[in-house]
Amino acid sequence: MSITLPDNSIMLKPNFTFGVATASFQIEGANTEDGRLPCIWDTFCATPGKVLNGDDGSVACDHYHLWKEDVQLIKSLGVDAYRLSIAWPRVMDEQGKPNEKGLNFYRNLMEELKANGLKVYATLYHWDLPQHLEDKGGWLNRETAYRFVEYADLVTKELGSWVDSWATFNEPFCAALLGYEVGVHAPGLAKPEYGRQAAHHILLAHGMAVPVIRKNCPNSDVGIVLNMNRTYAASDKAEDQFAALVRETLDNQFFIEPILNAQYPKLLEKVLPHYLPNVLPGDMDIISQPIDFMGMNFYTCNHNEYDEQNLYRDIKKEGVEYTDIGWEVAPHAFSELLINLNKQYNLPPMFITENGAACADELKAGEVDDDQRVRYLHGHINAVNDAIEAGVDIRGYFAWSLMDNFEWAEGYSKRFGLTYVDYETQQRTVKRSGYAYRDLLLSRAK
Ligand code: IFM
Repeated sequence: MSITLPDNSIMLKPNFTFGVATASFQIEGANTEDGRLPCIWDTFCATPGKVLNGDDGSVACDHYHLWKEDVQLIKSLGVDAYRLSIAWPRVMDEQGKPNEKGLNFYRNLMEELKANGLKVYATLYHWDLPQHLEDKGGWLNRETAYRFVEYADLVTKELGSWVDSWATFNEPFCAALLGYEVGVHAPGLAKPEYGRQAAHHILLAHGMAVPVIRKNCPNSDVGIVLNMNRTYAASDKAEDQFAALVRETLDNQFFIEPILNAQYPKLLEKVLPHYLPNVLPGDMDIISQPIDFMGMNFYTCNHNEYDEQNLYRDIKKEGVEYTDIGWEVAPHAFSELLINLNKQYNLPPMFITENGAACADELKAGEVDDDQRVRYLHGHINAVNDAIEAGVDIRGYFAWSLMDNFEWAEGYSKRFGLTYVDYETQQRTVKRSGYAYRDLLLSRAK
């Protein structure tokens, strides 16, 4: 099995960007080195029972030391671009002053990426909030949005000359909802009214940072990355159709609608008014700043039936394929979601900023034969192609992930990489999926 696209695919043309993605906390390690401050994920990992096997980010993939080799690894995959995130606690001290050592790590890394002909897609926030800000209320405190703008200002001034594209946030849904409402991610708070308020402050921080980034980096694109799911109704019954609508509204529309249309979804006013955050006058205009792109992270779909108490409930579908993390393989849902959103909104150019599969990979005789991931990538890359053919303006695709890494509450137990990481030796081994991805990219006309 290989990853192929139709010969005439726009994705094979020179302007379409292919890349691989990672995030700071998941790969860097060195979480006390060179003045790096503690972040909420250090605290969460140190709290018994929060992360599987008590795993933490102290070493991870040791990318903080192995970055030069890792740039060669990225290059060897034949990609055009690398998507990374900046660790806020590494580059700014408690007083808001730059940490030069931390900044130098990113300067060196980005210079090396550029020297190797790779475009740099940087995300400012992929969940590693400095702990001292969480101690003052974290994303529940509106002040954190102002601190984020100071951080964005500093980083985009210092690193802007290397960066082609800036994303303010990665997956506000996860940072806010999983972190403050459900409590399975850092900081581990769990109150129904917290999640959407934290989300509002994140969206506000995004909107306030956009003009600052534009001023500092007039030649870079600026946008935001959202995780999105397609939700299907468990049956044709009206109540199940309603449950699926509520679920998509809470997962997707709650984030897209303020950014593109300056409002939270109208449906919520009627059916879940307590899910609407406290909004101050002018907030929605700030949040809906024009953006150059929207990033979509897509992995799976949901099936929901009506539930008296919560309005929707997940059901597991029989006879479908799942990955090692229990997520259904559903490439049809990917193209459908993109096409639906394109009908519902005036979308900016879209980038698929993450897509990939967790598989129970094994290193045998120096090789990893991850057949399921190859099939997953083939199906999903072709789903992107289908959406483009149906008229969606999609400009790039990033596989998650360059290499196996710290999968949040699952610790190191779930492997998403195109490259296998032996956490004892830090040896990297490109998996069959990595070679298949490279072969697809090499097949492009020069
Ligand atoms: O590993 C995560 C990443 O940090 C954010 N998007 C989903 C990935 C897989 O769970």
